[in-house]
Order: sequence, then C-alpha cells, then structure tokens
Amino acid sequence: MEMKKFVHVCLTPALIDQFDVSDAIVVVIDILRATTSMCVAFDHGAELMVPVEHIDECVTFRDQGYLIAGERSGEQIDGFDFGNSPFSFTPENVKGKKIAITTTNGTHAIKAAQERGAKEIVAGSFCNISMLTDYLIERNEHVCLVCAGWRDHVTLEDTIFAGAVSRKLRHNFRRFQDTALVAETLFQSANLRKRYFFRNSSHYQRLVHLNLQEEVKYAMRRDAHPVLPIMIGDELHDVSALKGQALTDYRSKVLQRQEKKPTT
Ligand code: 3SL
Repeated sequence: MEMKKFVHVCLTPALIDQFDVSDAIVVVIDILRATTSMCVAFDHGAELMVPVEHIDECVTFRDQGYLIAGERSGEQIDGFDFGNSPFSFTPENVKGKKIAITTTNGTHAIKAAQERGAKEIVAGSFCNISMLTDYLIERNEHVCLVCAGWRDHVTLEDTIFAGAVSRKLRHNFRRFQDTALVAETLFQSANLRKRYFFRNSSHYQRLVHLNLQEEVKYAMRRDAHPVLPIMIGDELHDVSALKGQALTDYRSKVLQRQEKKPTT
C-alpha cells in the first residue's frame, strides 16, 4: 500500500529551512491580507500577478504596463495604484490587468519558498479553501503550509488557517510534526469564534488602528473567491479552470513567454 504524503506546517518563513520543500507543494498563507487580496484580484479577472519583495523592483513593472500594488506596515505605498486591500481589487480596477505586488510578509513568504526551491507554490486563504484543499488532495504530493506571519513572528490568523487546511487534509495526508496538531487544535478552538480570536491578534490591532476592521471580516469568508493562484515561473496565475494536460500546456506556454522576455 502506498504511504500517505506528509502535511507540514511551517509557522513562519524564518523556519522554512527546516523543511525540504523541493518535493512539496508550498501553500503560502497570509490571511491578513496578502493571499486574501490575491484571491479577490484573480476572482475579479486579474490576468496575472508578480509578487516581488522590494519596493524599487515593484516600481520597475509600471513601465512594462503593470499596475503596482503594495503596502508597508499596512499602509499603501506612496505613488502605487493600490495598497493591499481586498476592497480595492474590484473588477473595474483589475479585469484583464497585470499587477506587480509587494507586501511586508506575504510576498516575502512566496520569495522564501521560491528560493528554497519549492516544487510548486500556491496562495491560500479562507476565500479559496475548498478549491485549494481539493487541489492538494487530487495532486497527492507532500504539502508544506507556510504561514507568512509578521516579520518572521508567528501570527494567530495564519496559524488558524493552516489548522483549517491540515484538518481538511487529515484523511488523505500524514501530519509531519506536532506543529500541524498545534495549528489544528488552535483552529478547532477558534473555528466558531474566529472573529473573537482574531480580535485579540496583533495584526487585527494594527489594522483596527488603520480603521480596516471590515477587511478582517472579509478575510474570513469561506470560499467567497474560488480561485487557485499558483506560481508559474515568476508569476501567479489562476489555474482553477485548468486540469491535467490543459494545465501542463498552459504552464509551458507561460514559461516559454517568460524565457523570451527581455531582462530589465
Ligand atoms: O504583510 C503582508 O503581506 C500584508 O498582508 C500585511 S497588511 O495586512 O497589508 O498590513
């Protein structure tokens, strides 16, 4: 009988070196707000998103016709088209657009997973949880749930979401270490009272300070945006409508185009 694959939980990007992600699908989790906002942007028709770590690099995409999005400490970066609010990625603003995005922790976590040679990287949030877990079950590869946290510290909301995913995968995967159990236990205590739990979290407090509490409510809406943003080369694409050979062909086409792209 074939052994079940592992599900690991990495509580912050600072711990990613402890995991061999070269044979795992990494799910990057930044519930407040980066991966939630990415799901909203794709569901509203964004063509692709390029996650970048630094502000200067993000700005260079403007000359290539991209919209640029970014926040630092929760606030929109001066001169950018968007901050990191799910409410700004409306269909009117993003349909058919390419967006380069830099955030404090979410894009950093994506880059950390890329640098570690992750086999594949997917963005996860409550907004796409069922699409995500169905995909992971179907793929049947090892999974590493990487919480973006806050400046390499553990955060409540990302850990709760990792617990929700780990719980949904429990019949199909083996838990790798106690961290998956820690996350699941936290999720089970929080599940019906997520808002109460989130309210005590440090990032909720930061967002309240910026008058952004509605965004926290928004981020908890399960399956509101059933998309599947995966990294293909340097870009995130929603591949929720593609399966099997169609997905393989799409991936090769995107990679071929990226190879031809002149370097800036
Ligand atoms: O750190 C991030 O990636 C952001 O999601 C943080 S914030 O919610 O925009 O402040």
